[in-house]
Amino acid sequence: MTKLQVIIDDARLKPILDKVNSGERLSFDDGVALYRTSDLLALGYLANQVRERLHGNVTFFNVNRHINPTDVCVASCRLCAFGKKARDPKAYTMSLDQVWETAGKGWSESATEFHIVGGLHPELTLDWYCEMLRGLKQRYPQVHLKAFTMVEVAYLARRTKVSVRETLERLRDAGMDSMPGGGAEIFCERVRRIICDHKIDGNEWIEVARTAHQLGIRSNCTMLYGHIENEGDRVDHLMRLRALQDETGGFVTFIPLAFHPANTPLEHIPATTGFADLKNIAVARLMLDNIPHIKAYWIMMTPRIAQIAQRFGSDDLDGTVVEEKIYHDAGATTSQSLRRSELLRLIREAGREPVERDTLYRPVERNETTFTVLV
Ligand code: V47
Repeated sequence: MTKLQVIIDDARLKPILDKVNSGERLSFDDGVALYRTSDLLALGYLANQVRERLHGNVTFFNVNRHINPTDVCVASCRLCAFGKKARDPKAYTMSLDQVWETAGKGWSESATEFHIVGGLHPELTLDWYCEMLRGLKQRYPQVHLKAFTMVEVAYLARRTKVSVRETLERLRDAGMDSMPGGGAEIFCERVRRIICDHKIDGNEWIEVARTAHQLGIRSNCTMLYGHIENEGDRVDHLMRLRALQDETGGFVTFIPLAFHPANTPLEHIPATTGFADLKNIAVARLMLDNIPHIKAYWIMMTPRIAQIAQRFGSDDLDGTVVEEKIYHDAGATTSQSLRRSELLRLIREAGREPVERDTLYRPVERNETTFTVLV
């Protein structure tokens, strides 16, 4: 077979091309050089090489429902438009019955996953959350419960006056199957102090993830970009995730999250561009050589960019996502859900083969009324 020659305009990428071809791990300086290049096509080519080595022509997607039991939050993070104070007349907290009923709307569409996150509520107890999980499992036994960020778990542990390990064990025993990747933001303390100074710090986020993985609870991980961080902060964040993954192997997928400034105290910051969104997907694929999947979250980056991302390092389009709130409160103009058929068209038009997956990337087979996870 003839090998096509790659045209690389930015000469600084040549040594990185050699490393990618030989499977050598990229350094901090390589990561910064990747972020600084404007040669997006060369960057995309490199990331696509790695993506196809890992996943061939497949693009994964899933059918899930987001459930946000409350938007009441004791923290006042400047990055967030979702959290509200308990006294705010617009704040809401669902009863257990409302959570179970909301979930049912997704189940009727055969969701394989409930993605459950919420604010740091000052009164909801660990027992309340455990009952919520048990009630969901009882009603929807086939549905995977991907619930609670590292930040929520750390807060619940502190309020309950028990260790993070015990909190995780109790949530796991009540039905929590895995954890989403939110709340990581950017680990750099200088930036964290400005955008989310009420949250646990980066080391604590890593420590909760480490404990979860040690208990056999898999999780995702994220990075929030496009606010006041610089290239070095982003590479540092990716390398800290990579180091934990070397140790535990517990991360399933990485999701770069573009900052949406609308309705936040950081509203003066311009929204990210398509160029930046694709670059973050590609750099993540190249730096995170030990995390199997890179998700292009279409809610955040629009279906158009998420589709193109399938040729820039991503192998996942996330899901049909019924009823997203966090990004829509922050001004996202994307739809709140995509039909299965629309996702399939996006994937096929990108020349990829769609595979429906469960949360842990096992293929799912469907008929008219139900689904089976193939193990
Ligand atoms: O933790 C909050 C971020 C996260 C804003 O694990 C904001 O499968 C941008 O973590 N602009 C929630 N971002 C979303 C999240 C997620 C999404 C999809 C899949 C998975 C997964 C996880 O969104 C928060 C925070 O990092 N966020 N406010 C904002 N204004």
